[in-house]
Amino acid sequence: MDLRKINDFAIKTIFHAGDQIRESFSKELIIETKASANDLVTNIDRKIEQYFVEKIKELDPSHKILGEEGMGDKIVTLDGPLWIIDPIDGTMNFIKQGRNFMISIGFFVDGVGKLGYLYDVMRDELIYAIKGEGAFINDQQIGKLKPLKIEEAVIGINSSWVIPNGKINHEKVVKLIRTVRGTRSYGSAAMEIALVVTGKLDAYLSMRLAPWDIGGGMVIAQEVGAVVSNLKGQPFNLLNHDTFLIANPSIHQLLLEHYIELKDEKQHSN
Ligand code: 2AM
Ligand code: CA
Ligand code: CA
Ligand code: CA
Repeated sequence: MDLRKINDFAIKTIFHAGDQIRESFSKELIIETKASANDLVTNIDRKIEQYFVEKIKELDPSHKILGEEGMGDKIVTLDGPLWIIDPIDGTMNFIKQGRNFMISIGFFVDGVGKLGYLYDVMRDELIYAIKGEGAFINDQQIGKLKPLKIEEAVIGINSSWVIPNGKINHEKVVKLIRTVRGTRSYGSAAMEIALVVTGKLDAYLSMRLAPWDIGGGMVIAQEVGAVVSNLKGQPFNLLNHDTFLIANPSIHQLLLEHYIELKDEKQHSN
């Protein structure tokens, strides 16, 4: 398999998808809800996923596709070549702000991440990685993450961490927030991962993410030394929803040991 060739194809297709999203601002946006009143999807999410599916099937019909909006294949195993696609990560930001959303794409072979893409459409900033060859931001190599102390860390967490719930030891969350230098919340998992792999955030934690939220970021993470796991320190389950942690390697283990305690023993499945 010629990864360079597939990488060229992916970048070209992502840029063209970005053009279509930017052009969509002059057209009507149709907003619908999915599982709940705040779970939004638009005609553009669907159109862009459909575009990726068509292009990938043209490239190689044997490649499988797992996409958020369900236009790809029904995926029950990670065997073979698999694209994991979120056409717009941060749909609420896309609708409300017209910015702060990403295209997130990962290419895996037999469950091993080979290519990863996080494209900030409105900033026209592409972060990508080729396994074993490093990670790049707009074609400039991204260096390995530098170690830091937890007291110097700026971490991404959203409002669900502020409200005590049965899932997590809340006192430890409070201790974490008091210990770190700052917290941020962006409304796009892919954007928070992009910030961690470029050293602009030092960790990002989530109680529930889907494979398409993190598929692209995972491949980039391994090239810069960012550590990815679920909140129990196990590998993220790419076939299901799972809890999620990405962190600078100097604080990943510390976060798990001293600041994050999941109460529920069950895996949160969908
Ligand atoms: P989305 O915009 O592609 O739906 C902030 O809400 C982040 O969480 C976004 O990355 C969003 O992705 C994702 N997200 C929203 N609802 C989710 C859900 N039910 N499960 C997992 N991720 C979700
Ligand atoms: Ca969604
Ligand atoms: Ca998403
Ligand atoms: Ca999405």
